[in-house]
Amino acid sequence: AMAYETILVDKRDKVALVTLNRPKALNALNTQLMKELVTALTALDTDDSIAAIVVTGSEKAFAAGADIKEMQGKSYADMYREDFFSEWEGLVRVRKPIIAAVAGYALGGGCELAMMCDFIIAGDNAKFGQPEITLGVIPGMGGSQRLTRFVGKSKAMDMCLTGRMMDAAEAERSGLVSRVVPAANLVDEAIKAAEKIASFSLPSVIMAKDVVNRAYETTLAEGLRLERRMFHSLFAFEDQKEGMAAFAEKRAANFKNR
Ligand code: CO8
Repeated sequence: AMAYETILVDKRDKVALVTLNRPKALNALNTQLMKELVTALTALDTDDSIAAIVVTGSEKAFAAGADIKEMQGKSYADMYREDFFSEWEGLVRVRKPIIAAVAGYALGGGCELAMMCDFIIAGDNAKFGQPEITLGVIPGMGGSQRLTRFVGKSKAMDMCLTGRMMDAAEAERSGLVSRVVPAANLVDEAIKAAEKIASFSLPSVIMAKDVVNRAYETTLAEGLRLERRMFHSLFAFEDQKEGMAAFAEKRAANFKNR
């Protein structure tokens, strides 16, 4: 196994917990962290012992953004030639569900990383923001696009133009996060959600993720057609027989494709 310096990977029963670990920089996302996180998540995606992933930070910060000190001195030529931070796209290719468990600051690239995950569970001390405007730049890892899809134009404009933060309650009200839990229970609650997902038939889990994501990439008619075809295809798996038999027999399902 590869040794990581900026993240911790803890493999449990069917669930992996990945913790961003640059505490002195409030988990600011630098190139090394990006490479390690994308490498780790890609490896977990093909690891048969894992069915769902939780990504978290510390109680103070999920991630306080891209590493400003790393970016500071770069020229336009550097940014363009490196295609700076484009490798984050690797995260979106992961097929297994990724839950972001966000406590504390999720700012700039930190908010954008959380939004690249499949859903966000927030601790009640979470703070979300796109403060790039205060640095003389704009969001660069999807903030202008994903935040707008999550919370709508008005709030996305407000966040991107004023740089203000949203607390956990506002984030839940606005649809940015799926649930808010006490910060002290955040990781446990996220692991519990991941374990629940991991108890289901993996092909159905991956297809559910895939079709929901398609809702953002295609027309309603195409999305509905894809959903129906994927629904049909799950009848090729024994687990459909098992899940429906278990219901009819009033017992718990014992899925094979876990
Ligand atoms: N980058 C580098 N270092 C950071 C960052 C960061 N984003 N955030 C915090 N740190 C460091 C601080 O410099 C400090 O280090 P040191 O102890 O050496 O001085 C340490 O972390 C602790 O931070 P603070 O002392 O500032 O802690 P506070 O509790 O006082 O404040 C805040 C916490 C409010 C979170 C504050 O740290 C802050 O405002 N951070 C910056 C937030 C920000 O502006 N984020 C956006 C960054 S830009 C971005 O994310 C763009 C992404 C898109 C890139 C894509 C390119 C294509």
